[in-house]
Amino acid sequence: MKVAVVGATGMVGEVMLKVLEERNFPFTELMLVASERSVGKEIKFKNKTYKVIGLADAVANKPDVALFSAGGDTSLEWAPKFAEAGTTVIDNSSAWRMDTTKKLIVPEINADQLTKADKIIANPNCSTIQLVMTLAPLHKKYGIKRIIVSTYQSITGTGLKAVKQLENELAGVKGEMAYPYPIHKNAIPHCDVFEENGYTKEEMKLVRETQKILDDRSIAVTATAVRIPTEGGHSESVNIEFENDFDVTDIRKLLSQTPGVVVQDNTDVNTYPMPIYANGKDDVFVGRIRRDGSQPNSLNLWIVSDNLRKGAATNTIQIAEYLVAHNLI
Ligand code: A2P
Ligand code: 11C
Repeated sequence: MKVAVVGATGMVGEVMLKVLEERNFPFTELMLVASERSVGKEIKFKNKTYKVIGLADAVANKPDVALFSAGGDTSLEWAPKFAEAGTTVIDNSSAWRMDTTKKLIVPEINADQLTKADKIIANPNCSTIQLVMTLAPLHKKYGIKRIIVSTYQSITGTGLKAVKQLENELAGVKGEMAYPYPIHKNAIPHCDVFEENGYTKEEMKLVRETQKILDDRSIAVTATAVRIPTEGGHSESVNIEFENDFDVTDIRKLLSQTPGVVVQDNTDVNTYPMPIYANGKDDVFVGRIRRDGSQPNSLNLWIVSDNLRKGAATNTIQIAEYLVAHNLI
């Protein structure tokens, strides 16, 4: 198995390498790929030093699988070239997610759709993954009519430039800005670019990707995505209206039996999910589970997950593991 990590020098790329090592992902050859700026740079992995290579060299090397996290433009241009060379691409950008010919996969929910013919597979957006991991079992049992989601997103979702911006602000140093405003002591209701409808692209990803992954366009979703000066994970306040009534105890039980979901919900001892606890973990943490008494069949939840792990690197590698386990590459 020849594996390429495209975007190996970035925030998600770095976590991908960590996750590949932790999970002992099988490979005979590893290619670390980044932009021309980084070609020749050395990266240590499992006590071996690798030199970063460029995209054209990586395609020529015909990897079996390429894990992409190098931005949408790189994916749009290069994923088809890898696919043509016979490589299966698992892409972490937004480039292919809503393409009707591409599958959008969260392994716990819909990996059974994958076939050998899928040469470009899309990994969902981080804030969508943690949302659908929680919604999928609830939708199956109670039928979801409508979701209102408000996010509190980590600066690591924007990449290294944003982490640097906060560091500079904390040190009182002027530097390059990832956001249009200071992020320290601030909350910016603006993740990704604005679309014509007044929502941001991040908000619309929560709408469109959720419907695609749960395979149900009738689920109404409305979102507000906010950037806050935190690291370690994205947090989400979620209000769900179901078709059918429920018992909160059953919801708690159902979620605690869901693989990949951990319930942290004991207000007596102040137990609830927070980014400082989710940081570095692969699970999706759910708490503050309570009935919304303002209308029938409605529930409030608080969901936190490490956006670089389950929200990006881990989900991508779980897809690769599924392909290997089912002989699809
Ligand atoms: P590089 O470090 O050479 O710029 P982040 O979002 O954390 O900033 O990371 C983005 C990742 O995508 C980096 O590894 C970056 O490489 C890579 N990348 C960005 N643009 C390109 C490109 N045009 N070709 C290949 N890799 C790219
Ligand atoms: C954020 N969700 O936190 C973004 C990061 O569509 O893959 C990933 C963007 C994407 O801003």
